[in-house]
Amino acid sequence: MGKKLAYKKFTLGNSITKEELDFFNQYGFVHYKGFISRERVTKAAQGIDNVQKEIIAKGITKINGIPIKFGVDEHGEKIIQRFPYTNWKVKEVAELYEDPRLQNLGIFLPDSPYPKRIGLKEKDGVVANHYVNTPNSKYKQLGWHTDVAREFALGIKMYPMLNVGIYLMDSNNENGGLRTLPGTHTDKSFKVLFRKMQVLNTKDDPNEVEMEAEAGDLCLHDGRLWHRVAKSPHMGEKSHRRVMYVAFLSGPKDERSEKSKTPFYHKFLGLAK
Ligand SMILES: O=C(O)CCC(=O)C(=O)O
Ligand SMILES: [Fe+2]
Repeated sequence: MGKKLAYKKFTLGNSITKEELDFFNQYGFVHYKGFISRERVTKAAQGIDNVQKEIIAKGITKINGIPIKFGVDEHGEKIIQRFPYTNWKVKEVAELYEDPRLQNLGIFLPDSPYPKRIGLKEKDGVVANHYVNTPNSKYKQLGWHTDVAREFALGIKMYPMLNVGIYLMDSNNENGGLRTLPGTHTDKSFKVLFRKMQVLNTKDDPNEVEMEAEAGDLCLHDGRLWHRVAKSPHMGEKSHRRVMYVAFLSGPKDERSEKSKTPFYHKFLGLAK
């Protein structure tokens, strides 16, 4: 069971404050309340559900070379549990990322010779996840990992990055939820890669902290921060959790297209059940 660190939650304004920067530097994450309204959350979630039906009907299995992870929800319906590039496919999702407040988040990354940018056309684009505990779910949890390790698996230098999450549902201990090891973003590279077995280790850690969020909240973390998505103690509806992620990048640009090949790190992600 994770620790309940009563950490401070912020509101994302038109600029990033020194307090937010200091918090990020110390812990490796920042949590903003109510980034978008519940109405916009519902619209985005409905948009995703509609496009999901089309993708399933057409038998599409990859978007820009990134595999789609299918599974079955608590109603016995086939769903997309890891849906890459939703921003390319769902208008209501794409619109959320036009918010100018998001551009300011680049300040959490060090200066870079490359433009700091939201990876809307890179990596996996905006990924929409459904975690649910059902017999035929393919995504009940995600083991410990650092997001930058995916670059390493590709044999590429690890450039600083952020992972920016927008919650489509309330999330807490009841439906699993994000657990982080605060401060591990300052680890040396060896520990960034090998502090734990990437993805396959799903065990509790006495120092892990539970992130409790509501639909519409935005939580970002440093790509070097160790984190996992815990399995819900419940089955079915109570275990269901929906969240969207996109990377904020600072390395060389590498935009993907329909012709792009599947990157190696998907072999790793494929191991998450
Ligand atoms: O669902 C989350 O909150 C985190 C997901 C995650 O860590 C990932 O997809 O890399
Ligand atoms: Fe992650």
